[in-house]
Parts: sequence; C-alpha cells; structure tokens
Amino acid sequence: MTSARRALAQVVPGARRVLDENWTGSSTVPSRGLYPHQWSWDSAFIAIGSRHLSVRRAQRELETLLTAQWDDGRIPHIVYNPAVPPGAYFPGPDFWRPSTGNTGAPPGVATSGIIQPPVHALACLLVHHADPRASVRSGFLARTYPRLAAWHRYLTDRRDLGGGGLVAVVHPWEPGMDNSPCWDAPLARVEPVPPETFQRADLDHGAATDRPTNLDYGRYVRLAADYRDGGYRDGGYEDRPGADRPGAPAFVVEDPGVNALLIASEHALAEIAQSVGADPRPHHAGAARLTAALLDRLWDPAAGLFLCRDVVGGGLIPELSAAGLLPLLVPELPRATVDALLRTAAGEHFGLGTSVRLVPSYDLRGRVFDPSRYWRGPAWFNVNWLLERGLRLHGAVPEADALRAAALEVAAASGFAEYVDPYTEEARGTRDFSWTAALALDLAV
Ligand code: 9YW
Repeated sequence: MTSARRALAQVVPGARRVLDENWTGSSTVPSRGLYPHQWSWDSAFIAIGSRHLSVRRAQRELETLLTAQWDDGRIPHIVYNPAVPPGAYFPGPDFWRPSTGNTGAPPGVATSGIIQPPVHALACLLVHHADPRASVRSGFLARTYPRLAAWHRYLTDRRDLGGGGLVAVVHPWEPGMDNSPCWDAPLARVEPVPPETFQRADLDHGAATDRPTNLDYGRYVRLAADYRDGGYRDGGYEDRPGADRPGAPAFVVEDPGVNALLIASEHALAEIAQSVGADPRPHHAGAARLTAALLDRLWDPAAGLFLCRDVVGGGLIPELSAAGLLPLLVPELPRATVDALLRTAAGEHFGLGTSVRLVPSYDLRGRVFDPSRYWRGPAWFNVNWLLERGLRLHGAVPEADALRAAALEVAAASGFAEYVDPYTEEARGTRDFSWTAALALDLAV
C-alpha cells in the first residue's frame, strides 16, 4: 500500500474515534484534558468534519454555540460546560463576569466575553451542503441565518475600531493564534498582572516548551480583565486618538486571517440568504467592501503578504505570519495578488512544497521562529485546511493536492496532534485534537 493510501485508510476510523470520544452530547471539546469546554472557531471546523459522520450532530454543534450568542450579536469564544470543575481550565467561567452592568450575555449559559474568527457561516453552509434536503426539512439554515447575520453585523459595525472598514481584535486570543510573534510589539505596551494573581491549568496537560510563557499570560489576563471591567464596550473612544485614550483597549489589531475568514463567510451568508428567501445582495456588497479594505489596509507588496495593522501604535507589523496567506480564501482577490501570495507560500519564509510540506504558522526565517512553540512556528491543521481550500479556489491544483496528501499523512501519523514541528512533522501540543481529526476527515472523503 502506498503511504497516501495507508493514511486514508487510517484517517477515517481514527478521526471518527477522536470525534466520538470528544463529543459531549451537545458539542465537541477540542481536547478532553487541555480544553474541556466548547470553543467557537473549533466548533466551526469540527462541524465541517463531523457533517460526514452525522449531519444532525454537526447542526447541533453549531446551534449549541449560536445559542450562546450575546444580544449585541457577538459569539463568545468559549461556552463553558457546567459539568466541568471551574479550575479545570483558566480562565474559568467566573473570570468573565463583570462586577457591574448587564452585558447582554444570554441567561443560563456561562460564556467568555471575547470572540474568535468568523468561520461559522462557512461551516453552516458546508453542513447544509452535506445533505441539502434534510437540511431544508429541519429548517437549519432558516434558524441559523438571523444569528449569523447578527454576528457579522456585530463585527462590521462594532469592531471597525480602526475606522477603515476592517474588523479589529482586542485580545491575542481573538484571532485564535494566541502567541503569534505579530502580537509581540503591541503586547509590549501592556503591563502584565503579577503571576501569583492567576493559576494556569494548561501546564497540567501540555509541555511548557510548547505553550505560551507566564509573561504572555500576565498580559493576556490584564487585557481580558480591562475589557471585562469596561463592560465589553467596543468603540466610543475613536475621537480620542493616542495610546492613552480613556477606556480604549491597549491592544487593537487588524488581522488578515480574521478578515479573510469574514469575507469567505460573508459570501457563504449570501448563499444562505438565497436559500432561505432573503436578499443576498447586502452580503455580496459587504464582502466586496471588506475585500477592498483588506487590500487597501493590509497588503504589503514588498513582503508579498498581508500583514497585521497595529491600530493603537500605527502602521503595519513587520512579522510574516501564515494568517497573511489566508486571504487566498477571498474569491475576488486580484490575480497579481494571488500570484504574489503563491510565490511567498513557496518561498524561503514559508517553504511550502520546497522545505516543508505543511505551512508553518510563522516565518521559517523569522527572528523568533520556534518549531515547537504554539503559534510561533509549528504547522496547524486548520490553517493548512484553509490554505488548501484557497489554493484550490485560485486554480493552484497540484499545490492543493500535495498539501492535502501531506495533511492526511501527518494527521494520522501524529495521532491527530494539535500542531506539528513543520520540519520534522513530529507531534506537538495535545493529541486526539478535534479539529485535526475533523479537517482530516473532510479532506479524506
Ligand atoms: C488556550 C481551543 C483553542 C483554540 C485556539 C488556540 C488555543 C486556548 O486553543 O487557545 O488555552 O491556549 O490557540 O486557537 O481555539 O482549541
């Protein structure tokens, strides 16, 4: 048997086992030990895979998350499982409760107050595609459409903190790439809380050399606590420029990955609108506006990559992250930009198809590249799944085929690892990780 065939034969039963073991009855935990609750973008990726096992389960996954939506439209990044002891994960549910005021969080469900990348409309559409007749019969899109539309409205209306038509994130956990080197400069302005004021739970399950540092955590806690204590208010301080704007978050970044995913999801929402008899045109127009703003504000021709914008400090952040390749998911990207991104992906900084088979999360030549530490170098399966889709969308079929084959082989060989060393492809982080299993399954079938 060839290694590609062997990988395929292992992926389907292995991925099914992981997804079954991590299913709680209403959603799927990313990992039983390290991440024992429901995470927002994880659930979107998980549903994309679990639709091949059970469409009803994939629908339930997404609808459990959407039920935790706040009044302002935000989808929280964590929905806590009340059956799990509060100390099993830090920050636990109590952390996010503001001392005063009504946040508009739904009653009866404990959630965080920050967000993650908007992959949900894309996931809902793909779940619908898995069995359109059953989906229509069950009213899945009719139920999810208004919530997805409110989610996108929250992002475009309340999170355009830079005023240039893009969504901004206010915490490094929001773009889902917690300790990306892109955050080093904006985070350096944040005063960390003292380490003795919080108790990390992640180090009980993961190697300290694979995880963010204590200093990172001190800053994450400061930013999250400040946002919470400000009542999760977004905006209202734009007319007070400068780093000391009262009430303004210290960390405000426009990330190309988050915005590219919103554009892809806005196109999916147009298709969803069409199938439920709503007007798709506002979603197409929204996607076109975001695409223009993305090109205008984040494209760096010299790097041949999209970069992050530091809204508080001003200017583009000169770090090359795989998030900058994700605009390949945008259908209306100009051909010259697509070609430049393809050259960058294969070039010395990401080495795709030349020095590595899976794209690393960060510049192989970067000043702080580390093949083991989380989002500072390792290859992640969700990023590679997104890139595979983007390559295919723009006609780079041999590159997409090679990436697909490598992802399947490495997912199975690594025990469905959370991430891998991009050079050696050795497993890092936790094993039996749900989105690795789900996305491998999606690539396999
Ligand atoms: C943490 C659950 C989450 C992912 C994020 C990833 C990590 C939480 O795990 O963050 O405690 O480090 O960075 O993208 O959604 O899988």
